[in-house]
Amino acid sequence: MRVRLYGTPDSVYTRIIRLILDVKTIGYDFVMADIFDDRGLPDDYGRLHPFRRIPAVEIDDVVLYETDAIAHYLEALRPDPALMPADARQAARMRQIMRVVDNYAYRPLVWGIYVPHWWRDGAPPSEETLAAAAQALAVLDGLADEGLGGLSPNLAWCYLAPVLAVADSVPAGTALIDRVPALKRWWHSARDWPAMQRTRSPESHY
Ligand SMILES: N[C@@H](CCC(=O)N[C@@H](CS)C(=O)NCC(=O)O)C(=O)O
Repeated sequence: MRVRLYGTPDSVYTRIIRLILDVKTIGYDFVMADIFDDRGLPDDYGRLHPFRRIPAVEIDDVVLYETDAIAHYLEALRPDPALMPADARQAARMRQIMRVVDNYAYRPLVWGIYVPHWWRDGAPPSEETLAAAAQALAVLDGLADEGLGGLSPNLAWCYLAPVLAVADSVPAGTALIDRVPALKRWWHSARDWPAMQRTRSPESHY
């Protein structure tokens, strides 16, 4: 299988796919695609991703975007090691965690807390952002025991770890993680996971 991954090393969504590729030991070419700098984008990026976000992939002759579609395609192409459980209930909980990350956690934690701190002169998050982030983390805390599937890496891990890494690089994010004990316990072991070490961006803050 020939895989070309378009993204930036410090992008949360790109890291989700890098973690999956790493755990499944799938080799790939990484193509820098800086969506914040038009000069950093390949000329034909619109062909790869009409909404001009990252990541996008080419896997043999298949062009794909949307992290969820890429993750499940990789799972189907390379089922070993399995990153989704056969058990329907546990798989549903994992999917729930992944969708909570997408829909409720990513924006307040990344754009509301991380980006202003590191990229906008340390601007403090608004009360509204903190409340949204706290709610998302509390929900994930409630799902952690059933949905994170113990000690083996899985797709829910690959979604959650990059977002928590970003949040934990900012004092306001660390303070929120301190308030969610089950999630914090999981995160403090997941952050040392070899795939997390290998996908760390040398230039980023996490
Ligand atoms: N729904 C997309 C979200 C991807 C996404 O938002 N990626 C971020 C980088 S981590 C991005 O491209 N942001 C640019 C923007 O929001 O304009 C997916 O699942 O792949």
